[in-house]
Amino acid sequence: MYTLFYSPASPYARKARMVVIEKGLGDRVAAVQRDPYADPDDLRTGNPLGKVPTLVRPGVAPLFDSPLVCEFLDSLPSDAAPLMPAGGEARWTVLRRQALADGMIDATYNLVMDRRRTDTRPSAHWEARWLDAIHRAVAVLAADPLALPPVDGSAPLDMGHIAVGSALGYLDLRLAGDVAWRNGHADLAARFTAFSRRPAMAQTMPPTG
Ligand SMILES: N[C@@H](CCC(=O)N[C@@H](CS)C(=O)NCC(=O)O)C(=O)O
Repeated sequence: MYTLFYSPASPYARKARMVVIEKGLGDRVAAVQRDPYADPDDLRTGNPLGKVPTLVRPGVAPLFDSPLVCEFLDSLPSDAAPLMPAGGEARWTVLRRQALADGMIDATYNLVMDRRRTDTRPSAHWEARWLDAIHRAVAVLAADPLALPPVDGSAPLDMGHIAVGSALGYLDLRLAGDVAWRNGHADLAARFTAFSRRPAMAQTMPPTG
């Protein structure tokens, strides 16, 4: 049995939890909730960086960093199709989309954490840079007809979609008042609404607050 350390609001961990659901791995992966900010021993033992997601594997080294955890989960035997293309330009396309979405999550996370800090004032300079990066990334996603699956389901699900779904969901959770990403991007918004109905999205919805 694998153990997946996660926290309910973590967009990085959400990606791994979504892969577990999409690939039907629930009987082989036990999702165990941990608060990384409480510095739990088992999380730190598994991952010296103390972050979620971390995947503990029996008899072999734990894995961390969401792209790596997701790729490992995708490699496990499953009746579902692979989420990561094996090679060629198709693989670079999915990895690029995943990197863009992960970068959006990084910018959102950094901004939120900077606003929450109590030791000094948040940086207006960095806030502007992170918001700019998010807006540019959203524009690229909106121009990409496969950033999320088409509403008619005519393209197979891939790891990029998982990351994009988590990134946009996290924007809604944390920066709804700052980034009106649906404005001017009706098609992306419609695809996100359809994508959000997938059990993997619905069952991993972060708690508000
Ligand atoms: N690059 C990592 C980032 C993971 C990450 O920063 N997770 C946050 C939760 S959203 C965390 O555990 N933070 C705890 C800390 O930084 O001490 C990934 O993709 O998994």
